[in-house]
Amino acid sequence: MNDELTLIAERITGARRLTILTGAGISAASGVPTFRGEGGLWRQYRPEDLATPDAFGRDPRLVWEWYAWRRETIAGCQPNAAHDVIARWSAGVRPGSDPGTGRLKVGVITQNVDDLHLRAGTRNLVRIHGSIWELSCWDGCPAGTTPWRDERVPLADLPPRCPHCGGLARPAVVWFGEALRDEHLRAALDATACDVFLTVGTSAIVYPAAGLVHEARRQGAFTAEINLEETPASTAVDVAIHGGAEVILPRLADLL
Ligand code: BV8
Repeated sequence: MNDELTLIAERITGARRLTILTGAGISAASGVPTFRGEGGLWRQYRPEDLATPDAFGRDPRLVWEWYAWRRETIAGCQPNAAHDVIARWSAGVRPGSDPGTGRLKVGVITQNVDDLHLRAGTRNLVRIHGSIWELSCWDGCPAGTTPWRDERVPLADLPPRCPHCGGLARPAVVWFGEALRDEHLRAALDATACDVFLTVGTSAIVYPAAGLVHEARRQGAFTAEINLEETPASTAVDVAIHGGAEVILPRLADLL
């Protein structure tokens, strides 16, 4: 592992643009359940069965109970060492060099809706699947299409109502079968034009997020994966390191 870490460190040191894509695995050490890992399942439902517009249309209360459970869980969690390293890097100062020169442009794309990157102070963050702490109007009223922040735990009323039209409110997240917001997809695709593309804690199964590392590679970026276990991307990247992000990212940072 040390050789691989050293190789990634060398590539980051020589880079001008670093892009990092994160998934549920980066928040696992904070106590946030992953989707496909231990405790990922809620009751007997697969996330894909609940995180869809159809599921919400069928039973908004059930879907809100699931999101309320996740909000309560996440509310008790703190960013971990992996979030902190990425937040520091996103401050743009080239790790290891003097603050004046050699700024490293760092872009962070997350699939996570837990906002732990935000709480860690991460800059240049694109939350491509939205936030569990933001709501929007299910009935699509003009004012309610712009998400509003609601961090109440517990949510007094389930399902919560749209403050603009009194209709149903929904979590402002991207559900399966729903398109990403244009500006997020564009920002994510722009960020694939980089020198180093690092994926951290993602099973590389859900698209379009899982396609980004291949697009970065196609554009000539050095690609690396840090994940607890093998993924469909492991054989496609230049370097794949399998272990805990909360352990490996601080070690990588120490090498810079
Ligand atoms: C769309 C928000 C079309 C909601 C989420 C191409 C091929 C096949 C299928 C598709 C395709 N294109 C589209 C699809 C369909 C679908 C899809 O990808 N399905 C999958 C299941 C095959 N994609 C969509 O529906 C997307 N929309 O395509 O729209 C469209 C286009 C135009 C017009 C109309 C429609 C929308 C996808 C977004 C869905 N929303 N989240 C919510 O959170 O409630 S996805 C959700 O699941 C997460 O956000 C995340 O993206 C994904 C989970 O993946 P991970 O984050 O990677 O988590 P996972 O648990 O799987 O893995 C964790 C990993 O961490 C594991 O490998 C584990 O080993 C590792 N780990 C654990 N601990 C640690 C660790 N690693 C390091 N350190 C540790 N400590």
